[in-house]
Amino acid sequence: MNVKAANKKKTAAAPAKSLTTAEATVQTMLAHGLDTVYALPGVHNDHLFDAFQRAGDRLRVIHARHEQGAAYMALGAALATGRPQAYAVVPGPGLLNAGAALLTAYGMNAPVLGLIGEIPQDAIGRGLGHLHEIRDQAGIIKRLVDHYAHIDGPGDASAKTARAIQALVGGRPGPAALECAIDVWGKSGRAPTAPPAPPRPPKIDDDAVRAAARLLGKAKRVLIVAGGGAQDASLEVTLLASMLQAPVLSYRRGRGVLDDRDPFSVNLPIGRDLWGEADAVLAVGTRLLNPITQWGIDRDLKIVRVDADRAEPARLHKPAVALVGDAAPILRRLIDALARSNPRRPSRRDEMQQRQASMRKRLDKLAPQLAFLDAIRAELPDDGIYVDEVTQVGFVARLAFPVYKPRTFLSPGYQDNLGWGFATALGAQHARPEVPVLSINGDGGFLYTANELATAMHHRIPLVSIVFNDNALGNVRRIQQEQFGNRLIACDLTNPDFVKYAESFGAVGLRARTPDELRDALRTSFARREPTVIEVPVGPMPSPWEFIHMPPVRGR
Ligand SMILES: Cc1ncc(C[n+]2csc(CCOP(=O)(O)OP(=O)(O)O)c2C)c(N)n1
Ligand SMILES: [Mg+2]
Repeated sequence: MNVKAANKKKTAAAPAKSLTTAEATVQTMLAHGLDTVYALPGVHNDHLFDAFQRAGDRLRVIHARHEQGAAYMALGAALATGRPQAYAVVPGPGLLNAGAALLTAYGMNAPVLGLIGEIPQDAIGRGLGHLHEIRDQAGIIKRLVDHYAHIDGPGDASAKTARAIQALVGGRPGPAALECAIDVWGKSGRAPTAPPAPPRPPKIDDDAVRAAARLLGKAKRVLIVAGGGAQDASLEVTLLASMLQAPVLSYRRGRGVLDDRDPFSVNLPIGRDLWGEADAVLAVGTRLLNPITQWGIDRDLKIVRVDADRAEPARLHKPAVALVGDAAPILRRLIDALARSNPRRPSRRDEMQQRQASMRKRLDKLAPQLAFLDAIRAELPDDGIYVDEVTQVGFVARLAFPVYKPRTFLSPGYQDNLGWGFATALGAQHARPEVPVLSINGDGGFLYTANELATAMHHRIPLVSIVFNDNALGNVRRIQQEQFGNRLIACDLTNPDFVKYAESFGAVGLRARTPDELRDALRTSFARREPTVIEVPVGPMPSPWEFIHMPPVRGR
């Protein structure tokens, strides 16, 4: 047998055994290392859950109290680990309840697999009014994910599952969904099993790498912009920052790629100043939407883009060079190429330290939020995971909370969806039990998924959460005060006593009134490692928006 034939034999599907559709799906998930499902059962998926049950210790099923909780947990687990994670829900309302999390997974390029039930196979598309029927469920799902497949039986379950899992991580990562009808999960038959086949990385374009190295080598003032796609290229970005004496801008998804203890790690306002002065930008795994649309662009700024998605770099503004593929291997090639031509550069360390010092003075305006963030940073270990929310302290964290490592700052990206935080953090804590995870919330956002405190108790997930309680949708309220003549509407909230609320689940409830008290509460909570809610009563806080939405600095 020649080598080609031997290889073919090794990767060919194993001889078909008789399995149910659900068994073939579950076995394929396990073979690909997917060993956890965040889930909420129902009659459409009874045979799927039976296959989960019979997988025994090999599969962990974490049932949540609402489908959005299950899907956000899968998202949090995916973001915290960088690995594919799955959730399972019933069709119709189950699918839609999980919808905001799936939308967020898409926006964050997160490898989340949805297993979604469906009405009886023969009834699909006929509008008969079956339990949980929704018009064109497949069409709805397809608009939310990168990859969708409908499983038709044991014969195609494994191959479709394997393809969906490959789609989660291949090319630009993102969510995938598998749909299967109520009467198909339990059907038995010959089920050829597809072996795991890791996606093949795209070939790196060496000409483009050389062009990028030439451009960056000649540039005098390079700015690196790191997005979510740079999370696995921390070493490479750090080395490039030093070689190019280039500061690294990150805001939400790229935080932690360069350690914030390095003065070259810059926030949005410093990044905007540098954008105005730069002659070249190296953008890694970022859409670059806000810099280009808000800060402006002109011919004097040469852009090199690194992106896993071939279509992304030119979507908004054609870059000088586009490098397509995973950031880390591409940047390693770039480092090699640059090493041959990069000039010796004067150190910009003093300049960066000065910029950081004057930024700190400007941020004094946000002292109330910063004092709480200082307390959090002092107690959260360096590798602890901070999970962001759409709240006053959260907005400031994106600008000023020091982050030391990749994947330790989870912020919802461009969806910026209120209420994602608590359940996402719960998933992160479940997937990374060895490090403490902290969920910060406003009172508005917290009650979106605070019911999942029951999930934390049931599955003993020791998440620590803070609720900054101003009895308001504070952000909305302040905008109405400042921009709409104080005409307040739909922004005041009536809340439970959050300490008693936590205690009613059997969780720990604490109250901290000052940053010092918050520090003490966090210290005891991280030591105790039990599901904990810390309520922090607060008043209105100063607006962060002047540091986030800023006028152009180029192309005016
Ligand atoms: C899903 C979703 N719905 C609505 C909004 C709009 N929104 C942004 S901030 C905010 C208020 C948040 O209130 P809270 O969680 O209490 O935080 P606070 O601003 O009071 O600190 C709202 C309603 C959103 N971002 N996402
Ligand atoms: Mg509030």
